[in-house]
Amino acid sequence: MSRLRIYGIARTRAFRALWVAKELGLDYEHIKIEIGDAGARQPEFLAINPNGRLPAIDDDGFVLVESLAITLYLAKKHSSGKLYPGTLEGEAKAWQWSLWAVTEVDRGVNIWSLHAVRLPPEEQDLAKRAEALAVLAAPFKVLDGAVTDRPYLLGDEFTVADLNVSAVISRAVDMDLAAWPNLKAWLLRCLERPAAQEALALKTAADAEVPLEVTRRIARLNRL
Ligand SMILES: N[C@@H](CCC(=O)N[C@@H](CS)C(=O)NCC(=O)O)C(=O)O
Repeated sequence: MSRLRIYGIARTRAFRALWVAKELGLDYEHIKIEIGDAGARQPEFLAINPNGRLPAIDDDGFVLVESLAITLYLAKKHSSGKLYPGTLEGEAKAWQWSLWAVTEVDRGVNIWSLHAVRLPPEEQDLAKRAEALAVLAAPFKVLDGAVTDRPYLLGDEFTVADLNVSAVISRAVDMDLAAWPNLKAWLLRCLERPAAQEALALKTAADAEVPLEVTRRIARLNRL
């Protein structure tokens, strides 16, 4: 039995943990828990993550929640100096970009994708979609600028900083990104990696199977 368990169906932010596990070539067990009362709000999962949210991991008895804490932890544990930056400054930049992704763009991309792609057209709120795009314009310009003269956020090599930011905005790949050509090229560079493609295939399959009521519940629970 694998010592690393990743909880959460791939459609959720568990995608981020699955991607890093594949990037690192880890052996893991994927526990495909659904959000809300169908899984993550049940007592057995609340004992693992009292927040009732996905993902969580159990790494040989060490439980961790928060998707980007999980990617940073696994990258540092298994790939220090490579996927995880080897210098104090590089590490700090990885934290910087990870926190930036959560605070600046995570919610906006989620709202946009629900009201542009995931909800049926008649249930999409065009005002919310437009507002999400307006909120994303400034941070996307910053990200576009950060990858103008370098292939990856920290320089020549793909690191967990790229993984975290591109995973957070992965659903923006369906957006018209013409206004941010460097961001677009960088995002595709990250998402075309074999490990990303494998994790995205799990996510796409889970997306295809999701009952509409669950998508509605996601929008409702998270006020998106
Ligand atoms: N900041 C958390 C957010 C986790 C989160 O909101 N997960 C969603 C799925 S992507 C969830 O579980 N939503 C259901 C709920 O809140 O009940 C992380 O990055 O792990």
